[in-house]
Amino acid sequence: MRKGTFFCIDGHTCGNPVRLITSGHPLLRGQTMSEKRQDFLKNHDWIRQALMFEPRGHDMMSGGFLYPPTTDDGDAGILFVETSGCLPMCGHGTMGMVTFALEHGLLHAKTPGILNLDTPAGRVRVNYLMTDGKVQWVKIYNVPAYLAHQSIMITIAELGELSVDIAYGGNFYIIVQPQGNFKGIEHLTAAEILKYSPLVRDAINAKVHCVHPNDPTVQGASHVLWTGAPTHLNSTAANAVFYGDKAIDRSPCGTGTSARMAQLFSKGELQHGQEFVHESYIGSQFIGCIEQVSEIAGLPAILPSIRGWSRVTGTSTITVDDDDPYAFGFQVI
Ligand code: PYC
Repeated sequence: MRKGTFFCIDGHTCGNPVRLITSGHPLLRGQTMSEKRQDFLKNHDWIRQALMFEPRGHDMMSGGFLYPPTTDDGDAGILFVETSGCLPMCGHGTMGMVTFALEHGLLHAKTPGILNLDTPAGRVRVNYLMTDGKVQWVKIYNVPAYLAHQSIMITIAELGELSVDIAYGGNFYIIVQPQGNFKGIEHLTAAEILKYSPLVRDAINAKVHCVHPNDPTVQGASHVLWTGAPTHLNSTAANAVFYGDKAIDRSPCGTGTSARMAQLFSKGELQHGQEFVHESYIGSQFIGCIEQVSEIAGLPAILPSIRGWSRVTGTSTITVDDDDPYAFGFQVI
């Protein structure tokens, strides 16, 4: 039977949608959130498709479920869902889900102001400030981020030759910096970013196989991070992150910001302890920082933090009934 009723708290983090699904959680097999993610993808993916795709969702839709922790000192587990699948980690989604759950009394921190979250990518610690029942900001201490590949050459129709780096920040990001055939995001329209990004992603995945050294289920370059000049005087940098098939992140992207800081750190362009104010395509900002220097499989890595904010926009009760020909959604690509 593939039908159900799902209560949702909807909102956004710095402009990008977050849907916290508060009922209808499938029972997931596995000891860790990474194993539970695999079980969800194999046996329950219809729930993601129904709640993320049109007509119940849209191209940018993103969110997840909170589960009991899978570790002794954890406060909660998170399963991320979005149009492209189940991400190992999502920064804007974590900020949103934590905010909505705390404000609705669905999550209780063992130590007020601090949460230890079990995500498929690993342990993520969160600090937050709550006043008068509202979460003012959420700061994520993300999983280790590192530069995986440098200066890979690809050729894209219309744009021509591009040199790109690939960095991990909870997902693998293809980072495109200004160069001969790309002048910066301020010179591309949103429609052009949507047109070129899948070409960049396909070209890279045909050439390079990205696999996380500690978890082989985390693999493939999924996101394209285009960089450019910021519009605010206090921003360090700007980016537009492409995900799924038709989405540009409206937030500065938490895992993307982590990947970008790791890339800049490896190139000596960002230092341990230095603040990195990252701007999104709509001008919203996250404050990033390299909290510690670390190592993954012999590669230099960083422990990044990212701070942002989220707001609730409403609640919804979504029904899915397999007598609806569009119960499991569709995309217009
Ligand atoms: O904030 O990590 C993030 C994210 C990933 C995809 C969209 N946003």
